[in-house]
Amino acid sequence: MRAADAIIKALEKEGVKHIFGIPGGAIIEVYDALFDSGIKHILTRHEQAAVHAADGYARASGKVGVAFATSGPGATNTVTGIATAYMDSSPIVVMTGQVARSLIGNDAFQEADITGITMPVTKHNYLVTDENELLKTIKEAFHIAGTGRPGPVLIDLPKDVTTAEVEFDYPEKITLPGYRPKYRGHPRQIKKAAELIMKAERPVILAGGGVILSNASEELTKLAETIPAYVATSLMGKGAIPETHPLSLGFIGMHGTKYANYAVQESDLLIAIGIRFSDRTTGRVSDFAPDAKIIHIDIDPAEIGKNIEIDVPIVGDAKLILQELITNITYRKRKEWEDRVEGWKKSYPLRYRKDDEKIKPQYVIEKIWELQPDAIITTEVGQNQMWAAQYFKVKRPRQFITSGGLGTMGFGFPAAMGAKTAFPEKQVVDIAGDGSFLMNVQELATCVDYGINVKVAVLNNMFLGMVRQWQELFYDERYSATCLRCKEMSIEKIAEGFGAVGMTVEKPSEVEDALKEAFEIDAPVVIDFRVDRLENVYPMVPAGAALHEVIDEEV
Ligand SMILES: Cc1ncc(C[n+]2csc(CCOP(=O)(O)OP(=O)(O)O)c2C)c(N)n1
Repeated sequence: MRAADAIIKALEKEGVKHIFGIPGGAIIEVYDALFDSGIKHILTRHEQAAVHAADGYARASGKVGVAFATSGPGATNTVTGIATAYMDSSPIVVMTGQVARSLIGNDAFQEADITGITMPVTKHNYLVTDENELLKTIKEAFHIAGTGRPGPVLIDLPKDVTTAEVEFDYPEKITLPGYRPKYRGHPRQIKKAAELIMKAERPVILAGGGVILSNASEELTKLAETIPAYVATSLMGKGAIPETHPLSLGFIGMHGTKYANYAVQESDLLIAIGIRFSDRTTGRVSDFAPDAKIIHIDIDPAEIGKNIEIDVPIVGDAKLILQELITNITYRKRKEWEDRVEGWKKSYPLRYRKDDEKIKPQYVIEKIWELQPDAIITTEVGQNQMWAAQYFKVKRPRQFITSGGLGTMGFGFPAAMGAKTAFPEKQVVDIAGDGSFLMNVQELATCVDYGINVKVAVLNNMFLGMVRQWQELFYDERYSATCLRCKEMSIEKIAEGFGAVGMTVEKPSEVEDALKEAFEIDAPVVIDFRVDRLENVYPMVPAGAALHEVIDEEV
């Protein structure tokens, strides 16, 4: 059969139900084959958005997301999406068209070396030069993307490979001698960890996105309750334990809660699970948790000892390791520590200055949480992201979807599209800044076309707010290139121009009703919340400071 048909059949075998993408000459054969298939293709308006949508789909569902693009500019447009997925360990397969084999290296029309370009930001990538390798390659790609530490895999398909004739014998199994993720933790290391836990007086669990990826949330909560230990998460770990749980401290780091940061700094044992100790999480590394012994559980051995010195490394799958660990420990109350942490929680709650005149962005998020606590939340990047992380108390894994590692503005809206495609019955809300929303605003057309009824809450401060905040605090209020000067821009009209519903909200008293109305409308809705322009995100650990060196605001 035609290789293009075999590709689509292989994707059906992998259980793919949705593909996001944009066609072009180099991948036209594959699109031709797609025409007759049961897989639903969603035609986005930008390839970057197609990849973010596949990524959002993967993060919400736990399945591998799939995106298609043509060669050259189509392929290069996917790079930001791929890098975003790579930094956050999200499983996606991206298929790109390539010029015919005989033209590769000739600067042919729409040629780009996409495997070369994406080498540093893919878990693995392939240029298929032999049609007989095609099906094996697809099988491998899905396997690599979805197992071990997940990540993006790219397959580049020369046009004459897609037109070649192949036999469809899709491999059931594959063997990859160089790729054998280790799932079971070493029993001796687990025992060592259990001993440290039993001895610790001030234990804290630090959970990252790896807990969510390994479906280990239940085990994590059980471990916390059994020790007992308070749980702080990274931004990516939000939802690993319900944030309403009495042992939850919320997230740590630059804009994390004060009590989470203090607890980590004063702990004598940190049980770090599925976390990579990024600089936004640790603050100044030399002063990170200075008195703590550190246990690090991670499926990727390359993460262990990369940023932080570790006392007990355990390589393997978080779920399996936690199951083992729990059986090796018993409950022991640590009253003094508990009183201390509870004291911090009381003294330093998240708070902001309330206002009757100006809309506070934090207030908008509190209202979204009150009205739709089960909604899937995606975020853009900047202040909006940090306020969403602070004020939306996430109840379950895969509920909070954000670009943690790369910090990609323009991610949230297409990611919301992907999440809503995976779960059409759920409310999906993108919490956005005005700057970020404009970076993929064209996807309103896709949402309208396919009835993907996401809601977008734009916290419109007419600034690139997070950068403005840094300029205010550290650069003498020299607002270089951060004022968006968009007073005349109507987000409401932009939404309407695309056929979606637009709203503008200027008073705090109107916030709740607008949200209620938006949640009832069966269409994509964008609400332009004209928020207090100069509001800042607090608490804040300045770049290069230690986690306890927090700037806060008098309220
Ligand atoms: C693609 C991209 N370009 C630039 C940045 C740098 N950056 C980080 S936050 C930010 C401002 C975001 O502004 P906006 O989306 O309006 O959100 P706000 O901070 O005002 O909530 C910028 C420019 C980025 N993260 N991503």
